[in-house]
Amino acid sequence: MAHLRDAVLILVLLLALPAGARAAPLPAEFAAGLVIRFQGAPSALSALAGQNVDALRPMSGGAYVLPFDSPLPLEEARALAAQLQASGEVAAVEIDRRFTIDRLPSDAAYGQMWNLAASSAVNYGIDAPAAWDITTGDPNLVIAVIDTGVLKLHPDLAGRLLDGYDFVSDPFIANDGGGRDSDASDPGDWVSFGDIAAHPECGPFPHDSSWHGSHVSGTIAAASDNGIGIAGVNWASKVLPLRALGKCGGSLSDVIDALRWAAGLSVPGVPPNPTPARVINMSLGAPSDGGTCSPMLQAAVNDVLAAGAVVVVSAGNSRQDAALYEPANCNGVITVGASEMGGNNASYSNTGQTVEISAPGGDAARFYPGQPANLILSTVSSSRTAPQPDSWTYAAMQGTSMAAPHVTGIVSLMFSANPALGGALAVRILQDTATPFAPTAPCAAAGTCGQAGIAHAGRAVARAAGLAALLFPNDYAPAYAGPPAAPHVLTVLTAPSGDPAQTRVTIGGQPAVILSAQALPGRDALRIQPPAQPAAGYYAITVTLGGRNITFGRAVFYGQTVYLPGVRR
Ligand SMILES: [Ca+2]
Ligand SMILES: [Ca+2]
Repeated sequence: MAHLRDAVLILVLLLALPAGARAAPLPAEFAAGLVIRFQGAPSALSALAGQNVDALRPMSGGAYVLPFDSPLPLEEARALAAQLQASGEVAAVEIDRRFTIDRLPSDAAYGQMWNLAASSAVNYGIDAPAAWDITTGDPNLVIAVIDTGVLKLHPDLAGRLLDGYDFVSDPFIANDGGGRDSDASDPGDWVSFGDIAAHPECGPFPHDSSWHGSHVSGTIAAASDNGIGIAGVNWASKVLPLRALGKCGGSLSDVIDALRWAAGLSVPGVPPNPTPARVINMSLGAPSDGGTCSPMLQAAVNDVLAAGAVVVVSAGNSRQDAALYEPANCNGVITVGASEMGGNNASYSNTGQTVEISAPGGDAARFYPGQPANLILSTVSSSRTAPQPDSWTYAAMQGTSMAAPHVTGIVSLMFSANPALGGALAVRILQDTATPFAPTAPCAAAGTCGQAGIAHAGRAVARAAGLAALLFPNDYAPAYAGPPAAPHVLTVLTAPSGDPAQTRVTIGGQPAVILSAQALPGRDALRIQPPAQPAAGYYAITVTLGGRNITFGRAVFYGQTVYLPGVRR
């Protein structure tokens, strides 16, 4: 019976939480409550709990709804249901599941977008629709794309772009008649035989314009649910297009300036960025001198991270260890490898332990009968050189350049769902919720898939959205700390921190001693010794996670009288 009493005590605690605690949409990984059918009268639970079953709401079929006033992680709700079932008092108990509209966009080519579809054994997509049921993006959030610029007149990018800036210093690379300027439009990056003759570094082969920045931007944030073309991962946040690449690539210095400016940091000679980005995509790379990230580039990454932005980069397409390429090997960035429809890593993708996560990049070398092309469809121009009116179209491409923007889009949705989420937590959530590579994936056998599997938008956004519900104690259920001069040890559940040892806790402005920290699925559990306080009463608790402070007022009660947090009065 001890287990059952524990279960009932948890129920009593939850019942005390006010309805305001569940204002946010409930992600699929959390349970809103239980549906119970009792063996006899529902008072059986009342007798066991001693109180509070008036919150049971009768429903059809002779069952009762027991709502949690704060969403409970699904596994905890399941455990609770199992304990109630084992009590013999209930005939049946189930999770009160959340049903949602199955939101799919109307975009004409959406059916070809296996990369955004739900993950299955034959289609390792990111399941964007599950994320869209929670959020389609915060309109005030900004995503920077450091690339070749963008086709500002493409109808499927209409309304999705901020002005941005052109950071390309070299007029030849810029191909727009000058160096840096405020026009981030992509004038084309085609290379002719004449270009190669004058610039041997551009050789050996001429090629048409890539429209690379537009393709990347479309994956992140194409105009969605508008009846034409493709859907983006994020439907509402804005893309800040920053040109750092052009004919024959771009320079480290321009990339570094664009990176700092993206996050709102100053660059000499360039006006301040009025709309700093929270997420920055860099689908670009170069072999590293000496196999380590350039110190200058690393310094810029560090500055940008300190400014609160997240940097997502492509792993590279050289079938090598991504640790040999930058910015893939820089510390603190999210390095994205490319996966393909069948759940393998793409044959061209760089791999290895510096790859934090993988995402669909396609693989033309692998064809699946009856399935869409194993490529990523996005926004481009049909022009081979400079953009022309009415040249707007879509093209299927492959590459880690196509994989990174999927992760950028997912992270932007995670921040949209939970603005307080820090970058380190976002990475851990991405990894914890990833879809494992297919069991037959060569990288699984070789151990080269990277640190985690294939990003799953639905699970990652749900986990991000639910973080606030994991924080305990909170404003609604104060923890009892005991006498002010000699408080008891408390357990504090927090959002996952990436490294619980880096978490800090203060109560009433005084540091608590963290006696132990344990990383659990979806949260960290900290055993803390609360500081002594000058007087009985309520004190605020502040948890510092990933460099961000989360404070709950009136969260810890000190006093001589035992406080029963769960009793509804
Ligand atoms: Ca220019
Ligand atoms: Ca569209």
